[in-house]
Amino acid sequence: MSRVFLSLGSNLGDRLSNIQHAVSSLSMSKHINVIKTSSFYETEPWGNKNQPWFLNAAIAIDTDLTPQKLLELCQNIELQLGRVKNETQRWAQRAIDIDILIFDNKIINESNLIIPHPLMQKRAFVLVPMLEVKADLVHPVLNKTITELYDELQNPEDVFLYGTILPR
Ligand code: PH2
Ligand code: MG
Ligand code: MG
Repeated sequence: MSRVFLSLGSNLGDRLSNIQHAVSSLSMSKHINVIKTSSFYETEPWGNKNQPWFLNAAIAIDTDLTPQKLLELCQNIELQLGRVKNETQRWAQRAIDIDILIFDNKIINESNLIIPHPLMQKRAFVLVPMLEVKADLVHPVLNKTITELYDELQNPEDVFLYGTILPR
């Protein structure tokens, strides 16, 4: 069994329900146990600023899936949630993004999957929810805790508590 941390984000459609449905889809898999969920956060777009603000959250899960199988499951859930809402807008932003942040202490560099997530330490929208989920988690490459990574953020984007509890 592996302990895995996921980041969830949505900036299209009913953002709250998109993330809630993603977590509930994950929890319906017999291969996944949702251990802990963060609050929701309203976050300034990181990178390309010319898009709507996101809702973001982070969760801890236990899983017996391999990293590749977990990625496949996450991508299937993204498709299920995205397709319904984007039928007419071909190149619309995704309604839901599920990213694998950390997978035990594994270090993975495959063409379709890099773990730990290579940008997580630069993103307040990832680190702030992760502070709630497991602040003392040590990043297996950088050897720093989430708290330390958060303290080292340069010019963090705006992140506001959205105030809704994400159920398990
Ligand atoms: N996801 C991105 C790029 N920028 N910004 C915020 N605030 N939240 C996100 O989830 C996000 C982003 C690419 O996946
Ligand atoms: Mg992403
Ligand atoms: Mg993604």
